[in-house]
Amino acid sequence: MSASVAGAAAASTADLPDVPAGFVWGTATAAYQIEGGAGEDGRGESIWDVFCRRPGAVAGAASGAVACDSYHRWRDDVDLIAGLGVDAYRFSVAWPRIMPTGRGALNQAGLDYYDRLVDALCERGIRPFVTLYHWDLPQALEDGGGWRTRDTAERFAEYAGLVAGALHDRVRDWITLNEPYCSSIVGYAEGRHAPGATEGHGALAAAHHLLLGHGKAVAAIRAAAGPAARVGITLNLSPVVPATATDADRAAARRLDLVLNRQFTDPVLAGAYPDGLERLYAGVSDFSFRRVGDLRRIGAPLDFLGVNYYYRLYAADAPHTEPDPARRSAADIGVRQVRPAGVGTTGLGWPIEPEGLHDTLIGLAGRYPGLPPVYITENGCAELRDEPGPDPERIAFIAGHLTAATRAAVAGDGLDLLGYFYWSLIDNFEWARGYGPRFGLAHVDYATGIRTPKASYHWLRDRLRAWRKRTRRSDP
Ligand code: IFM
Repeated sequence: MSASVAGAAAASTADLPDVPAGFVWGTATAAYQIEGGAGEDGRGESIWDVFCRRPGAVAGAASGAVACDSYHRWRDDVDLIAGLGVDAYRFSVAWPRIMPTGRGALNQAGLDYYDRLVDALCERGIRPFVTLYHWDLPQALEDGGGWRTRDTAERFAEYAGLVAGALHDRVRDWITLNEPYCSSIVGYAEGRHAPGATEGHGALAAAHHLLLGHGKAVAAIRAAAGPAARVGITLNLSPVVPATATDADRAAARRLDLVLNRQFTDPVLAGAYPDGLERLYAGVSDFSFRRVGDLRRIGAPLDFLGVNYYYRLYAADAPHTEPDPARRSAADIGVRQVRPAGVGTTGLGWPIEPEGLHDTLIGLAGRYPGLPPVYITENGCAELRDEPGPDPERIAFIAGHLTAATRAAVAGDGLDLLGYFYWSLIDNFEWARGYGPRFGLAHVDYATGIRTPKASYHWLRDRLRAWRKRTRRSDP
């Protein structure tokens, strides 16, 4: 028996860790990845609709136009969630479905979709966690400059307030942004995601305006939804390890940490940009988009922090691709990412290192006094098999990461871990990688839309049942 199969077999009989009775178990999806229904009921175009039409941008020239057809099959999704026995479902609202051009009046037909979904979740006792921005910016706003412009932050807050006003009678938990690193650096600097730009100043402006939009949205949600609302943001965080012990690789790791992690955690959790960011981008940007008062808004108190963790990063020093800083993209920071030797990987080649989740959580609690309570809002494992079949590697992945997270919760002074959401409920559109990678607890046949629970789904369902029995018994 190989080590990974033996590990998976052991994991499949393991109990879920002993977290307190109020711990929130959940699973997550995002609008563009599952909904489809792209041209229906007045939905406008998003930057992803447009990006997917660009030749070579997305594997297999795929798009989310139909995806898992959750726009029509949402009842199947709710049945799956209820059958799994989790407490919560994290999904995102598509901004262009609610406001086709990103501004102005609400598109009632679009809102009705989420209204029905929320009703169905509540009827089944499932707590909705609503993400307001999971990368699908209305194209009309991108045509006006997108996240490079301050106006988009204003528009986002307006939209967030409207959605909160419409759903707050049933939705308590709100996530402003999902992974602003990806929507700024991957989308505006690397060009691998929509809108597919490769800019320096523009990408850094996008990062700032996303954060500003977050800060303004927090205020708008609180104003619309009242004191019961719990508001947070989701960041993708990874510990960055130097590839070797050389000074050059250590400095490379610090640069990547600055851009990936601290560019976002410092403003949100400490109300300041990290030292070194301006130096790193000298000649790339003058940061003239920052205004007095922005950081106060961005650092407004939160009710929780969402952490998405997938893998650790290994950084080696490398020459800049573009020698002239004025023409350099914000992703060109003199770092080459390397694969760690001897570490198992998921189907996507991502290193499986649960310890990295532990270190991320411990690191947050150590760096940011008064850290808000944390939810792991995403953590998941992709396979590349098309057919539904046994997925022992996913079971081992979940068990390993839960163990690491709960170890951090026990050890981490100042860490209040409230819950864990597996990414993803169902296989879905994995952005530029198209439909090849499958992260789901349930398989989706994209030709028919049929969902088939995988072994990991049954495993998690059974373990949750056992955990509930155990925690009920130990209640005072
Ligand atoms: O599918 C994505 C999700 O949209 C954002 N976080 C990472 C996932 C896996 O790549």
